[in-house]
Amino acid sequence: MEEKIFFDEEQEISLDNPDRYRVYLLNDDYTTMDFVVYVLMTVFDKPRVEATRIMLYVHRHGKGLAGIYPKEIAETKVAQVESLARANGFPLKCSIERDD
Ligand code: TYC
Repeated sequence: MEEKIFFDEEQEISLDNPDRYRVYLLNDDYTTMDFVVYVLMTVFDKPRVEATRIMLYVHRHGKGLAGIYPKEIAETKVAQVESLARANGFPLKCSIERDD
């Protein structure tokens, strides 16, 4: 017998459209440009050309968007960036904002 699963409207919305969070990289005077490009390529899966463009945007404007993710993934990305940065002696920081 075919099994059917029913969702109420609210669940349907939360499955189709979960809250998403914007992860920004913040500029500082000490983290090297190469390291920021490396972080954007490895943690945020950006190709080198785009990673370089984002890094330069952050360098010039103070902060820049690295990616938009569901909350738990966004928080994990921030933790990965900051622990990689500390392990390499850099003060690189991120911020998270709800995308609404
Ligand atoms: N401002 C840094 C420098 O001149 C480079 C940098 C770019 C640092 C982006 C952090 O998120 C950052 N070496």
